[in-house]
Amino acid sequence: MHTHFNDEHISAFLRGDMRALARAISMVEAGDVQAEHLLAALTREGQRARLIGITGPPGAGKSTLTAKLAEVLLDRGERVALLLIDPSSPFTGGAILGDRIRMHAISGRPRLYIRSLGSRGSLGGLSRAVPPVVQLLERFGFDTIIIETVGTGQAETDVVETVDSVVVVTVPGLGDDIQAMKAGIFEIADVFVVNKADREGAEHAMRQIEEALKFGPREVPVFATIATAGVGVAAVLNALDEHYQTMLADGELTRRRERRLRKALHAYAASIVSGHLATWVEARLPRHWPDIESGRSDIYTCGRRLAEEFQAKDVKNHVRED
Ligand SMILES: Nc1nc2c(ncn2[C@@H]2O[C@H](COP(=O)(O)OP(=O)(O)O)[C@@H](O)[C@H]2O)c(=O)[nH]1
Ligand SMILES: [Mg+2]
Repeated sequence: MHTHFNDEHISAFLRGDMRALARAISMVEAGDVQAEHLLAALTREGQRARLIGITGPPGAGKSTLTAKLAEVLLDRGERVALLLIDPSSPFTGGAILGDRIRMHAISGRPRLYIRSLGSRGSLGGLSRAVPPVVQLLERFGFDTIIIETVGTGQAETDVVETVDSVVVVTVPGLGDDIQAMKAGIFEIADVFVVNKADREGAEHAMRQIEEALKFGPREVPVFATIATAGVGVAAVLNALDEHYQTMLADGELTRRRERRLRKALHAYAASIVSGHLATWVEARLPRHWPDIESGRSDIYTCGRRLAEEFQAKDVKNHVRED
């Protein structure tokens, strides 16, 4: 799919036209090569957003909490973008039905943009589409970007690692299954939330989490919330503000940003090289295949030879270009 952009699209984007933003994100999501040129055309120095990740099991109340946090930020006069990531959903573009209901109270507010990213259409996986989408949102001029993602798989953990602060949301009633929560989730949390505190067992869940966090590398505050009623939301945002200020002061913010940009840079460069390599290997495979097939050679020997030949060819090409 090739969606073209032009000067009009660029100036609409820079003017703050959200339809231009939506079109730009669709291009990135589709893996359109034009998106590279578009991002290059939209380069803006010094435009930085604060990135908050919200993760946790499905149904924990992440979207409800996200909407409440966004509401407070909007009331402060901030420009807010919500990126809802659901790898299990085939829907992309607008918000999916359930989320639309959760976001109902704030949808339509000026200075707010809501976008869902599903599994369909995102070439090379969701986690690869997120960094350039975030760059687009930063360049559009949002102050805060909240990324919601289901915390169940590696791809989601990757996404969560691409933000400044991570909020892990859980609910009471998981009981002793708290240990069954992905162990890694305790390490990535900057703020822990036990939502649905109107349900039985919230106290118990908080104690269990605090116990588990004792073994962690840093101090992580734990809050009880009732997201549907907005209870505890201000405290969570306070903790996030504090965490952000601390990171600003001690350089951790710069370190995290550097880490995520490097990671995205490596991933993108690697995807380009690996595409070339795959084509190259396919073209040479017929020559090596009989040896592998018959057992005269093996995949390691042959794989290494192909990789070395590819590198040698690449070096030769570059010498010629220089
Ligand atoms: N009782 C109760 N229900 C809640 C609370 N927060 C969210 N819910 C409900 O839990 C369901 C899932 O919420 P949602 O925000 O979509 O969860 P997500 O899947 O983590 O994004 C919805 O029906 C919400 O209305 C809460 O604090 N208490
Ligand atoms: Mg949700």
